Amino acid sequence: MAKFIEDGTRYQLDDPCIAPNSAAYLWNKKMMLHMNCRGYAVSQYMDPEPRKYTHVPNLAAQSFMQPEQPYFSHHPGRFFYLRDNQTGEMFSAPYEPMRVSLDAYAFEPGLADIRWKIEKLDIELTITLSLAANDVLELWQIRVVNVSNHLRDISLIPYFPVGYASWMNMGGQYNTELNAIVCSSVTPYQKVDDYFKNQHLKDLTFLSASRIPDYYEVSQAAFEGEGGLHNPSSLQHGGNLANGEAHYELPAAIMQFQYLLAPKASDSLRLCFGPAKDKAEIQQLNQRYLQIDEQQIKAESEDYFSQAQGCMKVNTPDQQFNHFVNNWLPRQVFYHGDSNRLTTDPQTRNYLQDAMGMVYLNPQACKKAIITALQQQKFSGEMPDGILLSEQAELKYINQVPHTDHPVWLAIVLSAYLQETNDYSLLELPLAWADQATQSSVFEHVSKAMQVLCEANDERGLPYIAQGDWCDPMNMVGYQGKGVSGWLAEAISYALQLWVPVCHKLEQTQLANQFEQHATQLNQRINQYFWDGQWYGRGITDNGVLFGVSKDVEGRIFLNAQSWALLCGAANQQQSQQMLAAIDEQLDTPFGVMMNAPAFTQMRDDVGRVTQKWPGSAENGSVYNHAAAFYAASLYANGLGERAFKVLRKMIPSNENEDLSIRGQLPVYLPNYYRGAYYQYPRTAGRSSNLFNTGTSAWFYQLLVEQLFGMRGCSEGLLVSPQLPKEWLHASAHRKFRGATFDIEFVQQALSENAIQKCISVSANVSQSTTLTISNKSTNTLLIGGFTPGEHYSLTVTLSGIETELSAQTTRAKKVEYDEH
Ligand code: CEZ
Repeated sequence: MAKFIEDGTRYQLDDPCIAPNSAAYLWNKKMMLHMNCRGYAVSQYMDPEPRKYTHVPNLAAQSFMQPEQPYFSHHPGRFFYLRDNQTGEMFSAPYEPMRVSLDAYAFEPGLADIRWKIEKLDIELTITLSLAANDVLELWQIRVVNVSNHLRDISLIPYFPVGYASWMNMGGQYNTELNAIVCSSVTPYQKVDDYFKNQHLKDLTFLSASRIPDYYEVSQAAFEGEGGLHNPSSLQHGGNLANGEAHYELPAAIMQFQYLLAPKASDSLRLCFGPAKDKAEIQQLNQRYLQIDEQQIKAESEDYFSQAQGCMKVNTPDQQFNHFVNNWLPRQVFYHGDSNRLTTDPQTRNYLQDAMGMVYLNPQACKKAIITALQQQKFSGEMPDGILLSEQAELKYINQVPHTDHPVWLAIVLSAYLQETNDYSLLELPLAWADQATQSSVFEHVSKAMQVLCEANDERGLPYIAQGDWCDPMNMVGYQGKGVSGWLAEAISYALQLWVPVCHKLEQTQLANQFEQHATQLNQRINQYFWDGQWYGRGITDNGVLFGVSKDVEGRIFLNAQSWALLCGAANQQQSQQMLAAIDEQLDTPFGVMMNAPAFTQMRDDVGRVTQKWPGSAENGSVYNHAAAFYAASLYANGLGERAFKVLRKMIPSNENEDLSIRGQLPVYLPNYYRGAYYQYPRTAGRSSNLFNTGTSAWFYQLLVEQLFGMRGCSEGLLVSPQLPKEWLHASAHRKFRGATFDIEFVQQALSENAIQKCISVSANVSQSTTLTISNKSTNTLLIGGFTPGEHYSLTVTLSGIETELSAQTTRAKKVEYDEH
């Protein structure tokens, strides 16, 4: 039974076959590694652009991290053959490529490392992988234990395939001085300039060890022979590796270590694996990582991951949820915000949303990202499609395709930053423009971006979509310059409504009124042009066709067009009920809400390549968790906490075998999607993309802090307005806020099945602090003020209920009382 262990800081999968594609990931600022439970690996590092140091066994296009990574026997990975030299029996760990059934198997991803515990032939292997904190290097530790009662003569053979590195030059050999197998290649090029440009590239991939191997092999073909990876000829009949080299042959780093282990005796081996520019660099890395105390290396890596601390620890009746949100969700938020998904030109919307997540972990990092993004804004107010993170960086792939939504995310990340920090001084900070040295305040920069959103409209006052909005591959709705986005109209209205109070705060009344008026007009236009009778359409094409509506056979309803209509307040109560009913009927699945349905099964060249994606994958009708998070945000914003929690909870897989085997996803990160097309392709519905790059993590964390537990900042202090699932009669949260810490006990009176509204009464014990002021901001929201950074406060919030019917009903009536102790 799969489960969290070590108080939720590690997960344990005890069967390699139940979720064969499940994985975990490690990273540092220079590299990331996606490690599959069976030994397959996808890894890349910045040099300074993303590059691979192990390659598939044939020519492959360099690309960004893809969903649903397909594995195959020769896929890159990290494998360990173990042979009993007395019996000739052999197995491989962690499971691939021999796939021999094991006596014991455990895949145990941790917060700062990944571990396997494998037992077979009375040999126990504990294999631990971590990354160097500040270098592009994998650090492997293998502990071998003879658990039998007799002397064992065994061979441990790490097999690290390197693959098809170059059609110009690739090979490898064992280097005695470095005690490493060094696979060399020349990155292919044809233009003379590239010869000089490529001088810095790390074209070596090496495997070095803490012990001299007894034998080694560098030629993949010589290792496999006719036996293949399932039973390599070089290891059959007690054979030993031939100490061969690879000469423009597929290289692999394969070492053979002989062990004579007395009963219960054990031994350990350390390996370093990674790219290098030259042998001097390998020498340095060996000295740094093979010759120093492993505890120190471990501490450095744990020190890096210790930054992945969120601003809140919770305790609820849902232990799986607790472990996930206390440990793994902030880790994923930190990965996005600190590594920027390891690209030198993150998409502007991703960069800003990932920064939003960081406001709850390290507000300074969020502030820095806002400043970096605004310095690349044009004086016209336009935001680029991508943010360049280094001098040499250039806009690549999707960042060369014009999208019109990027300014929206500025208002969303700024309001999150101001709410959490109350640092309004940021708005005064003067910054230059990408194309103008004159400096303007952050407030002017963002207001200009809002201006752009208000002006980039057609004759109906609706926003152009060009070749995409939030949905990247919706690239043919407006490529002829006339198509408009219904979602973007809602998103602009929402962004303006977030920016208006900031304008008032800076007494920019005229601007505030202009933006407020535009938001109101947009909400009217949204109802005029996009309301289809039961839900909102997604957009209007260059040819004036409203799509995402009831007359459509495919792509009849889009989730984002409903969520953001709720967020921007365009939908009245009756429309909200109709939309929610339509979502329940057409989009909801046991694995979460699909982003549109029915999925497109054929190209619509007035919508775009999204319709060409496999039905139910990615943006074509999957359970796209980022869109589901938007939906949860819209439900919380309308007081529908019960429904919202269900949406969030469905994203986290359970430990049940059935769920694990369908989703193939471990609860150690949120994937960007689970397969949808639930009614069209039920067999694959729920299958995870296993891709950990997703804007979902930032939104999920914000909703956890500010809506579910309802502890969000305002200029007067901390607001407390929780929307807990009613079955949680007790819950608690430890919240760090503006330097102070609050321990809040939530006690909830039992409510009947269909009660959705809660009334909060709070009991107080004032002895502890005199400064703290607690008042009612509104019937359902407390305002806690007068707290001091460095101080710790604890209080109990008691929630008592009012019975109301109809779960879908949006009501805003709530009442608050409090008790401080
Ligand atoms: O990329 C994401 C983007 O990073 O797609 C989201 C978008 O909001 C994010 O900013 C929705 O479109 O180009 C493609 O077809 C890809 O599907 C990308 O759109 C997608 C990548 O697969 C990462 O998920």
